[in-house]
Amino acid sequence: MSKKKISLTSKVLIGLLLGLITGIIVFQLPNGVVKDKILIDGVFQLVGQMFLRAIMMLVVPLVFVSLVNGAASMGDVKKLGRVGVKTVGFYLTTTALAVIIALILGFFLKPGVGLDMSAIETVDPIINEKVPLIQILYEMVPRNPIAAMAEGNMLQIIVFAILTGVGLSLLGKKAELLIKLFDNLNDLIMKLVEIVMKFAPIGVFGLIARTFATVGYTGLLPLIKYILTVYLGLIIHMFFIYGGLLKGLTNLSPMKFYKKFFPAMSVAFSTASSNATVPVSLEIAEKELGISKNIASFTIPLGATINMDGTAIMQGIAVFFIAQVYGYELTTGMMLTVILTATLASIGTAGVPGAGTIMLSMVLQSIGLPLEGIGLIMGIDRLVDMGRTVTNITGDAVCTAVIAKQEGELNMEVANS
Ligand code: DAS
Repeated sequence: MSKKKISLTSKVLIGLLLGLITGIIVFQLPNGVVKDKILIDGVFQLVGQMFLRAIMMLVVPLVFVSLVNGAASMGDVKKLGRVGVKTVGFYLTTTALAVIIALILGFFLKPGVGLDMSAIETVDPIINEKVPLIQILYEMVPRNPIAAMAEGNMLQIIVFAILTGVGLSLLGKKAELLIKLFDNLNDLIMKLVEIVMKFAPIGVFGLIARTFATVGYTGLLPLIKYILTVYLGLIIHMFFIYGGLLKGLTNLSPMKFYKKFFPAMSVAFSTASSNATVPVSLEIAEKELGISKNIASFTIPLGATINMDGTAIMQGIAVFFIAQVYGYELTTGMMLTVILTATLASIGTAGVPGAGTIMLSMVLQSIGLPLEGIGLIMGIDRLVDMGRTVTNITGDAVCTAVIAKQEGELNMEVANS
């Protein structure tokens, strides 16, 4: 009988669950060499960080090459413009929807009411100076593309890659060899992603085990209402908004979509980084979801950088949490301002751990709420970040499927297989 190949989804799920259980067990162990040095800073750190770094190693080359490839083979610049406008419009709309869901939950569930602040270890918040929208826009254009790649500045890499791709497509036959080279480079890097993903189960295990072996469970209890409200918002958004869009605009089964996309969601959950998840999202989009390389290579890296619905949900709920803790009344005008600033803040939020809470300072500043409120939630932010990053990258994939369907570049046979 042929050995049934256990899918990557199942292997990663096993890694995730084993990591969770192991982390909680190790947390109970008495502090000492075995717990701290051998397990947490030894085994878990080694396997977790090696996997994370191996994936991160591929992000910049993959995003650059796949975007050049996608833009060059998009055919005409008009189509690139059409797909670009649709993609950005879709991303901003779902992010604004996410904030609205968050504000409704924050208003009715009141996560900040009755909080015992003395039970919380506050952490000094990292305050992000309010960056003018104009500066966010012009800083998208890299002064030095090599420096942008070295720094991992995703927005600048995206702009340079798209420009390069458009240049190649306008050169046409003259650039045939170069376009073929980028196509081959794209295949090469996707092969490297496939190799690295074979280690995903053990890597996810190490990352999750270390997180749950070190998180301060005592700090969780007073904030459990806040954490559960955010996760409720994430679940509502994932199943109702994304589920509705998938069913309504692509006719794909949301459950089948999520099952195929689970390895990417696990990498997002264990790394809390959208950027780290890009290679996995791209591989699944092209191989399992039947989405053409041209569309996915454009919308997924772009989404990892400017589309953060999960982050917007956290920010909407955190605004109500902090207002309730400090006794502020949120007016309708303030809520409309939150919807605007949280949506725009998502464009400037980097796809790395904790970025969304740093950007929260901009949202709070826009309506005059006390920034020290961020210090109340920083201690448990990693647990919330893991969940919101899953929503962030899932939104990118859902948008990609919708755009691919509309552009006639979604292979329904593969997607529904
Ligand atoms: N962790 C960020 C990401 O990678 C999101 C956040 O910090 O809000 O998407």
